Amino acid sequence: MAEPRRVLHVGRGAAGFQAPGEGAVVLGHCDYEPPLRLLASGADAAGPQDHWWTTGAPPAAIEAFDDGQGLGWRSDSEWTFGRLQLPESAASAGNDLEALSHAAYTRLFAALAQAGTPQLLRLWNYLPRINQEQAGLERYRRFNLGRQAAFQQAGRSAFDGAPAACALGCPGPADGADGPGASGCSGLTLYFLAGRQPVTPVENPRQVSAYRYPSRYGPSAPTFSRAALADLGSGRTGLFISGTASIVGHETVHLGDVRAQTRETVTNLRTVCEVASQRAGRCFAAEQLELVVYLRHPADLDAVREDLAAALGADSPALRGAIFVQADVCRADLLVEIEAHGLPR
Ligand code: 3EB
Repeated sequence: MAEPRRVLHVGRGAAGFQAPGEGAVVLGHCDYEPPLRLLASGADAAGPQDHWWTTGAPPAAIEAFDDGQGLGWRSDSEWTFGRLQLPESAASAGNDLEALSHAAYTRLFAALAQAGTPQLLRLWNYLPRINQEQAGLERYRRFNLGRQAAFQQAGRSAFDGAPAACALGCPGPADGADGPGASGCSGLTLYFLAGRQPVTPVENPRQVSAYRYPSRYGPSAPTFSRAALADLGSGRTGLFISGTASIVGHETVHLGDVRAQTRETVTNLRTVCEVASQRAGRCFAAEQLELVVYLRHPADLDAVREDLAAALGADSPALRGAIFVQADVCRADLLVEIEAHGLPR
């Protein structure tokens, strides 16, 4: 008989979080700050390190790896959480973000094989100056070239079945925030959550799949699914919703109107929840999601929070647990992007 699967939990809080039962071991957490800047958090969110991925596996079962060159992960052999940080410097192939993202993803895939957890659930991508041009192409589009090529060369689908993800921009050294001290964003930063079993991808019928975006958004499409459903063990299902924005079809809507963009984003989140609920046979409600809200302009915080509260309820778990961070969104005309987790508690 197969060994029982280890269970993945999320613990919440900045430190000393509410552990899910005794002996929970932390696999890791995503640092939203740095590389980004925390603007605000709801009453139930403790701060930027609000989601700690934990396991019930005994501490002795945890493998920890750090190659001393930016790649580190912890795994219980069922689940792996890690990060990869690649500085952008002369060493990184002529400062070309395409080569850098290709190298990053190639290293990531090798690390997942080494950990025995090849299936990606969720990726977080942070890169400096995401909307700036580099040799005639926006850096986000260069990043997409390298990412898609790495998926294909590794024999992974860059289309249907791609993991859930987000891609956000942070200020780079060239913006005057010199070095990691000021912004922590001196290069490409990836966080990753992976497991042994493939996830169930979820798309949004209101939106063209991102991996099918037409070439006017760049020579290679972005590599992510709108959401991923994952069996977290013990009959628990988690929903990982990618960065979600004010896009209908493949087009940005409500140019320059952050409030309308926020409302459209909530409609997209609700739609993804509906599709995921049908697929999973359990209910994911937008009001119950754990939100990370990325704002291009810190001055928009109050307006966005107001519209989110109107849509989801000021006292909803979603609002009480939300964190708000400053980040550049990967399309220059997007003012807000929201990622979300629907997790069993
Ligand atoms: C969008 O819907 C907004 O490149 O990994 C959202 C989530 C977006 C993930 C990515 C980009 C990514 O196209 C941008």
